Amino acid sequence: MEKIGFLFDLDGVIVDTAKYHFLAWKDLAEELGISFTPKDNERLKGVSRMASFEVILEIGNRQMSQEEKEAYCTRKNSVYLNYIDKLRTDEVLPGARQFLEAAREAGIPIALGSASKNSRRILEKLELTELFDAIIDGTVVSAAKPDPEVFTKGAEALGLPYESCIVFEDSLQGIQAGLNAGSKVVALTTTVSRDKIEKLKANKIIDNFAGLEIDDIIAL
Ligand code: B16
Ligand code: MG
Repeated sequence: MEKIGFLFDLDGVIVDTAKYHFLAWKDLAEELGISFTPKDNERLKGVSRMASFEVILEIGNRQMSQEEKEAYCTRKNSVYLNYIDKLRTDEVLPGARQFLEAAREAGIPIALGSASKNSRRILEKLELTELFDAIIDGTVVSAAKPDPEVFTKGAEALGLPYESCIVFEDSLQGIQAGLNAGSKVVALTTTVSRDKIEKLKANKIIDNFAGLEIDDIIAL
């Protein structure tokens, strides 16, 4: 059998960190007198920290220097990390830990492909680090999804051709990034509605990992 690898997004696939990003951004937005709603937060999923802040500034019709933006992003991150440091292992999304463990047992190499610069800290808190052979995150990737960089780098780290990898993603940009890499994509409906996901060409759509068998995925 041809060797395959798995490439996992983090937020919305393994854990819901979006709610903590929201709380931290909301704090900052309030301080700046900008109204920031849960609906606005949807625009930040899968988007880098700086690009997220630029969306918030656009909502508030505000401009500031690069230096000021960086200072605000640093402050937002320290508020966000207070939440991350309280993450519990039972916050792993349904079935994800079991699916990762089953993949490991089946000898399938696994890489993370996330925009977050805090990925390693989050995996540590969730006690999942040992299940990953490679971590490709916001500290090593420069192009934002839907650019395929995060997943092509993941496949390269696993020593596999892009088309031999299967990407697990929840955001529309992330699903498109996986397809742009030439990989197969399993889309999760955790954060975006099924009808929007169906407009893309994902190979499989699932609600979560509960009950998902490795063989269902190998067969793709
Ligand atoms: P950080 P993913 C993304 O994670 C989040 O979806 C996005 O909302 C966040 O802005 C981004 O990580 C950067 O996060 O501030 O921790 O570097 O979906 O790519 O795993
Ligand atoms: Mg995501």
